[in-house]
Order: sequence, then structure tokens, then C-alpha cells
Amino acid sequence: LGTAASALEEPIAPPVQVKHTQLLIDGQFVNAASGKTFPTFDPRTGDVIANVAEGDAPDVNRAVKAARKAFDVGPWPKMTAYERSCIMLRFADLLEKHNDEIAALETWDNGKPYEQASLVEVPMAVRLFRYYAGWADKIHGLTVPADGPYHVQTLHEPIGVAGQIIPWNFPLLMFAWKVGPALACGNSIVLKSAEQTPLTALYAAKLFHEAGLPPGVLNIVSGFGPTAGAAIARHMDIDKVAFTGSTETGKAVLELASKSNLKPVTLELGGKSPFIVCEDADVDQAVELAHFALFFNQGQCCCAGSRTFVHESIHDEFVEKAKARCLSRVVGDPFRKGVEQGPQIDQEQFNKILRYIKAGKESGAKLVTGGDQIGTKGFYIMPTIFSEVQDDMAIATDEIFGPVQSIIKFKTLDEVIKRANASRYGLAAGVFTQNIETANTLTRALRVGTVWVNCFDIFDAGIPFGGYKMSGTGREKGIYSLQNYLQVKAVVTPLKNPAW
Ligand code: TXE
Repeated sequence: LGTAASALEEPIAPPVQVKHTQLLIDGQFVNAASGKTFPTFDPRTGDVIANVAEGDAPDVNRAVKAARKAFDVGPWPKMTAYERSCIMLRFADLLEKHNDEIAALETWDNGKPYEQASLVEVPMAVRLFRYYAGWADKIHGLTVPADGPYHVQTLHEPIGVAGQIIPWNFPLLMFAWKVGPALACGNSIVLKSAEQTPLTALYAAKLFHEAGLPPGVLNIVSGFGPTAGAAIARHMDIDKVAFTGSTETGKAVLELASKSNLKPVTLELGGKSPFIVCEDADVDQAVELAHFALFFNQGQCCCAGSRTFVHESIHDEFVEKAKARCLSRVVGDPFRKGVEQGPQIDQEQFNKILRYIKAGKESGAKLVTGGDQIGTKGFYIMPTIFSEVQDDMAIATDEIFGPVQSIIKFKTLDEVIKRANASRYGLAAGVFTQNIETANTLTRALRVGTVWVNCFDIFDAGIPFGGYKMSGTGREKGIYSLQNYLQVKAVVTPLKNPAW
């Protein structure tokens, strides 16, 4: 195994080594039953970072057995909620203590800027675990006035063993969004990380055990989607599945769940979010925010503001300034200071983005800047802008998941509402205006799960996140995520003396 810092000219991260490459089942690191491993790559170079145990159906079975035992026999759901909360808080402290090391591992495996991982993402994961630790002992049912001599109460119980399948764009944060609420409610977990980024989930799960998490409560099966992922989705002893990824794979997960034991499924899927710049907007601020909304995390965000609608009266000025901002974007080794954009995650995504850039050029959109790969080593792509984009072009309808901004002109509010809503997706939207009436109209008219007004990508632990339409079902974060991991049991008891 190499070290992340060895290739750096100007390292700003601590040197980090890969400590954990095996599956984590029942509190133990173990090899896959098949003995197989798969490589995880450094997106800066395409070089192998480490070989990781490749879980498959037999390993998922082992993990489910451990999770069932931890849930059915205990101790997890039988511990007091306060004890569970304390373990989660201790884990958050450990994560905070290892902030820089885990951020370096994340950057190495994913390619995102180290400053983003260390200053934003790991701290957000810490915050999220503290938030859900706070919920653990505040989850309770109701008493219900019934039409008769009955005492009626609801118990909010954990659902059981949760299967969780996460993507590669925010490996640690997706781990946090899934694991935090599930554990706060008293569930046990079998989690599959993305095959591109298996390292930080193993690191974090190990820290959880150091914090006192009982064996079997949190099991990590690294591996591929059609094998380990599908084994989770169709497992008869898994009580619930939470998935984040593409809409296509989300459909497959839902189908497997329905064909097996009808486990409830929450899905956080793709998007093509409109970012609407109204005629009264401050153009400089709008350009900066629209740039951030699209290019953040190499454009690899499900909620990326990837349809930049700009009012015709400020359109040309906006395009010129957006181009200048793009040209000043610092692209390079994500471990170097000040770098805003690193490489894309892998060859497959790199090829997909270049295909869309080619389609944009061929469809008659105007290439304003960028439009090619950078160098020949690693998966770097130029920050790219197209203007004169029409609604039916592939770059305006499909999730590109890369640093490609499509600027679309509009004339009236009614028109932009219709066009923004004319998408199979409905994850998020950005609205940029100084007029409160315009903001109120748009926030109510847009059929999306989040509207950011004069801001974008605000992801506090308490704010729910999820999609309308084919962007998914259910909400994560905040109080809403608890519902995904609870069963409601009604308990009805006759009253002997109804007068009292
Ligand atoms: O996604 P997949 P991929 C979008 C984005 C991207 C595209 C493809 O547009 O370009 O999806 O990326 C697991 N049963 N998003 O191929 O396949 C897989 O192992 C069960 C949006 O990476 O959806 C991984 O853990 N699981 C997105 C996870 O699903 C399966 C984030 C996501 O992979 C499976 C990532 C199967 N049959 C990509 N097949 C977002 N919403 O944030 C795969 N998986």
C-alpha cells in the first residue's frame, strides 16, 4: 500500500495509509467468503490504492445473520436510548479527532479537494451524528383518544435490520445520512459502500466499534452492485432498504424489494435541477452562486444546478461573467492548497461526461469555454459551459454528473416555471431574485424536494432532503429521516372504568 502524500509537491494533508480493506462483519474484519478482492483507484492517476475484499451474496448473508442477532437477541434495541445516544456521541468525538486523516483518505479514494473534505464534509458528518444522537432518546409515540372505552397508544419501534446502499460522490456523508438515523432509532445495519470508494466507510465503522458499538450492529460489506447490492435488496431477512444512486439502479432495487419480502424502500436518485436567475438578480452574485451550484464536487452532485435558466435581459452579461469565473477555476491535484476541482471519480464517469460534451457540440449548443479533458493522466475535465441550450437537448435533459454548465435563456416567470418543471426529475432548485413575490411564486410552483433561495447546497443536519418524481421517494436528514427507520405499533387496552 502506498501513502497518499507521497505523490504531492505541496501536501496539505497528513500522510495517510490504508488500514482496513476487509469486510466488517459482526465486529470483526474478515475476508470475503470467496477470497476475492477488487482494486480501488486513485482518480488523480488511475493507480491502484489498495485491494479490498469483494463481498457477495454469502457475505451479505453472514452480515444479515449478525445484524439479526444484534437486533433480535440484542443488545442494541434493548439498550436504553440514552446509552445508544452516548455511543453515537463518542463516535462523533472520534471522527472529529481523526478529521484530517479520514479527509485525506476520502480525497485519495474520491479525488475531491482535500480542503472540501477536511473543512466541510467530515465536520458535517460529525455534526450529523451529534444531531441524531440527540434524537435517540426523544423518539416516542402518542396517546390517541378513541371512540370507546379504550386506552390507545402508539409505540414507535425500530424497523429491524436496515440494508443501506450508498454511492461514491460523498462516501462519508452518505454513510452518515444513512447510519445516523438508523442507529438513533435502534436498528442494526448491513451497509454496502460504492465499489469506487470503499475506504472511509470501513475506517468510520471501525471507529464506531472503538466508541462501544456492540458487534453486529453495523456491518460493512464492500463490493459491487449487481452482486452484493442486489443481495441486500432481495434479502428476505432485511426489513428495509435505503438507496442513493442512479434512477435506473433505484428502479432495480425497488423491484428486487417488491419481488422478495416487500421491504419498504427509500430512494434518493438523480436530478437535473434548475437554477433560475431572474431579471432583478445581482449578476455578479448570481454568476458565483450558479457556478458553485454546478461545479461543486466536480459536478458530481445529485442536486447540481445543472440547468442554469437566465433571464434574457441579463443573459449576455451573465454568460461572459460565467465564462470568466470558469477560466479562473483552479483545477488540479486535490491535495494541493486552493484547488477547487479535482479529477472525476473514474474512467466510466469521465467517458460519460466527454460523451455529453460531444453531444452538446453536435446538437448546436454554443461551447463558451472548456469542452475537453485535461492532460492524459487521471480523470480531469475542463470546466465547461454551453449557452444557447434548448430544452430538448441531451445536455438539458440528462444528468451529466460532471463540470458542464448548460445556460438556457428565458423570458417570463410563467414560462420558466413550466420549463423548469418539464423534467422527469424533481430533486432541487435554486432561485436567484431580490423580489419576495417572485421568490414566493417560484418556491411554491416548483415541483422539487428542496428550493434554495439566493443560496445553494445548504445541507444542515436538520433540513430534509429528497426528491419529487423520478428523483426518489422519502426524505433523509432531519426529523423526516426517522420515519424511514421506525414502525408504528398501535396498542389498544380496554378501560375497566371508562368514567375515569
Ligand atoms: O450509479 P449506481 P453509478 C448517477 C449519476 C451517475 C450515474 C451512474 O448520473 O453518472 O448515476 O453512477 C450500487 N442492486 N448517480 O453507476 O449504479 C452500486 O454498487 C443494488 C447519482 O455509480 O446507481 C453503488 O453502491 N445496488 C447519485 C450504488 O448502487 C446496486 C450518486 C450507486 O451506483 C446495483 C451516484 C444493483 N443492481 C450516481 N447496481 C446520487 N443520487 O447522488 C449498482 N448498485
